[in-house]
Amino acid sequence: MVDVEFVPYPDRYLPPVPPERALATLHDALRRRRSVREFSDRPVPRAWIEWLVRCAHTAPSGANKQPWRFVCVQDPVVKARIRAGAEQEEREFYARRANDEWLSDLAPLGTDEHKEFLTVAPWLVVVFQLTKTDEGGQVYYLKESVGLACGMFLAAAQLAGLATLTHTPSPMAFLGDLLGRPAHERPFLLIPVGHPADGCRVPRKALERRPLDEVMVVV
Ligand code: IYR
Repeated sequence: MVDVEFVPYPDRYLPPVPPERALATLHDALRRRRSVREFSDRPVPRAWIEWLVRCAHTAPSGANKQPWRFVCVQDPVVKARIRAGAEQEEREFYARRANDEWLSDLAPLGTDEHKEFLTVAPWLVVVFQLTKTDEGGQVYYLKESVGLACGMFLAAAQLAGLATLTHTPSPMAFLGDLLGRPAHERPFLLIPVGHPADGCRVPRKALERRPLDEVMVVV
């Protein structure tokens, strides 16, 4: 047996109210999250973004390799370059790459190749997945790990009253080049973060959730 040091589980969290109440409160916050595409340019302090990354960074990961990097962009010049790169890919996507089924699935969301939010939102958080650790070691369950961290990031932003969008310009390789990231970092998700614009609208279709008994099976 490998000699592993075990310690008593420190700081175990217990909700300050009964679990059902804690969960109902959490659910009420989470269910009101929307993918926002109309952002305000109102600033968000860097300290808040640091908290979001700290929250995301609590995620479990394969062999605790923490195979993620959160590149947080506030520089307007860099945001403008990201927007130009994303809009170029999206023009290609909407004109040629997407098939008819994909385009008809997207129609109720009202999206197109214009991505104004990429220059309006005060922060663009570009999440990279690390295909190797910085030391060159292996990583495991990469998509699962980074996906979990992103979920926690979105939940944290929601609890802070901030708006987010999970944006995936595709292909995303331009983000690595533009941000000067090393070859072992692959773009995973682009998350604009900020406050919703005054009068921000969301598509009605985005409000719908299938009933619980369609998504949950108890055996
Ligand atoms: N990346 C494109 C298209 C797009 C794809 C999916 I799947 C969406 O849920 C939303 C949009 C865009 O951002 O417009």
